[in-house]
Amino acid sequence: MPKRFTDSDKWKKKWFRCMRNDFKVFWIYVLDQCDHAGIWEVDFEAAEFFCSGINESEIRQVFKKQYQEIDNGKRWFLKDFVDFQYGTLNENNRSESRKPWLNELRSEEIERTEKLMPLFKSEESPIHPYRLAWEINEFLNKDTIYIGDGGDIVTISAQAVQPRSPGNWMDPGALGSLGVGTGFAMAAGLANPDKEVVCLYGDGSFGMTVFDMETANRFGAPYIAIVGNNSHMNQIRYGQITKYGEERGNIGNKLGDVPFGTFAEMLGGFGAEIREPNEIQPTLHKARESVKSTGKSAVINVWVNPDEYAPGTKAQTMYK
Ligand SMILES: Cc1ncc(C[n+]2csc(CCOP(=O)(O)OP(=O)(O)O)c2C)c(N)n1
Ligand SMILES: [Mg+2]
Repeated sequence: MPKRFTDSDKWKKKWFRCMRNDFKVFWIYVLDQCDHAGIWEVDFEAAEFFCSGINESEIRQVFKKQYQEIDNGKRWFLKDFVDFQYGTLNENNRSESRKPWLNELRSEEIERTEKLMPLFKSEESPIHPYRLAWEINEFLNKDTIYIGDGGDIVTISAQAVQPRSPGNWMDPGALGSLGVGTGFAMAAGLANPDKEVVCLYGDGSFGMTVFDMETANRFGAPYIAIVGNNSHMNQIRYGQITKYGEERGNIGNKLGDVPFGTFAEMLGGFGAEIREPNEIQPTLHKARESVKSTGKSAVINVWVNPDEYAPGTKAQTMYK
């Protein structure tokens, strides 16, 4: 359990002081459970277990000014918690001046996430890449290190995936060099044996380094690989289409329809081919269990729509 600060200022606030004791216990529970960014993954079953006697609708009513709902109430953003962390831990720090900016960014992020929700929840078949990105976000827990290695699919995932703790995000950085995923996964797993490692690859990227999944397994650093498979190098394909026309998009960018799930099975792990959106989440959980019980990496090959692109890809000036 990570050690970190809680909002001890709550005792100075009248709304808190004047509360019934069971409400106070609930609020202390939520402050202890939320992550560093003040996000509580709403779980009333657990809350009722630890703070007996509370009632969800009453709680939502009583605390409605204290939180901002995200994802139709599945998460709460506790602004006061963030204000406290960044504002008053140390009077001499300079974080006070950053507080309004951080809050502005967070509110903006929440707003953008809400706007994208129809795509994140898309039931389309073939699977919309935004749906895959959102399902991955839903799957992460506080001990999951998320790695992105790919083109378009990883750009999309950056709009959805929010690691639950600091240090739990890895990507190639500004140059976007493909092929980092397997090495990053191995390093992350070896350095953090108690954490879970999830790597999202594009199918082009996966092919570059995946044979070292065998190395990862052999050195006791198994991980969950998810392939956003669009049978193309889509980020490059988009540019070629806009610059040279539809008929030239596939040149150098068309890849085969490879059932990468079998790759994990070949190495003794769990593999799956996913074609329907509602299969993603249960399969991710199966992969989690399998990596734990077998010590072998899992590969979930998710067939996503090759005709959907990330807005970041579409906005690149070099393609115009
Ligand atoms: C080492 C390296 N080679 C080439 C590129 C250029 N590049 C950027 S995205 C991309 C396509 C990646 O395809 P895939 O992994 O399937 O992702 P998709 O865009 O299809 O989601 C390429 C070749 C790069 N970033 N790094
Ligand atoms: Mg691809």
